[in-house]
Amino acid sequence: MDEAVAKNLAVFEEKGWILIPEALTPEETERCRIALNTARANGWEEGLNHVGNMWFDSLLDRMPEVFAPMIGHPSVRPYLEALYGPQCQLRSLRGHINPGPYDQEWHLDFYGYWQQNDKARYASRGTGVNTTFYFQDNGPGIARLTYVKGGHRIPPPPEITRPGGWSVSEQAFNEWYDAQEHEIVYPKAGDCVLFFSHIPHKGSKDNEEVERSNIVCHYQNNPFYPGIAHVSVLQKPAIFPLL
Ligand SMILES: O=C(O)CCC(=O)C(=O)O
Repeated sequence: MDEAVAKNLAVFEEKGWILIPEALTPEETERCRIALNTARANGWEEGLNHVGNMWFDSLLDRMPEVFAPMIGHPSVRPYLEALYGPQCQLRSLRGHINPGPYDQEWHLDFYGYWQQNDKARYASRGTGVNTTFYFQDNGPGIARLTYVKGGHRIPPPPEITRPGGWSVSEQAFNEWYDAQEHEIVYPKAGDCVLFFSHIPHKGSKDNEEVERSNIVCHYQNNPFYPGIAHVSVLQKPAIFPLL
């Protein structure tokens, strides 16, 4: 393995996330930004939720020429190879636009991580990672992404968690995670963050006027099963990015 990749992976495992600067070229970034805005203009969003997040689950079907290159993109491929090898599956590709005020709830993408059945004798543990590509600059006073420090190693306590892993309520999760130690990251346009899908995180805008959008590719290794608690819709069939 490349020395820089090995070094970054050690940081990833320690912190639960890493920033990959300039993962996309300016041309790729602009192409995705414009395509996401076109998707919005066409009304292709699934919805706009109460924290200000608009999401798109059909981009891969509708605009494969723009968004398929995000899957196993050369900037993230060495990490996916090192983490999952040929077991790497794309779980989903989801676009986000934050059109106005945005302050996301604390959440895990893979809520079921801590509730897997370790008692089954030959069951292996599923793990997911996100690669989130940003199309505008985040920064102090603009927008940010916040993680719970070391949150990939801290199981959510039972008083805020239902049996399958989902939160008992958004308020309970917010109160508990607001009280933990945080790490803020400011990805710039074209940057990517790679993080464990079970680390608690939230995106926020400090300036509600700015344009903000991203694409998330969720990857998983193959012990996942259809009923597992995860925020995203399973791509059918799940795509193997030919690692
Ligand atoms: O808005 C953000 O920066 C957070 C996006 C997010 O929740 C994710 O990538 O899973």
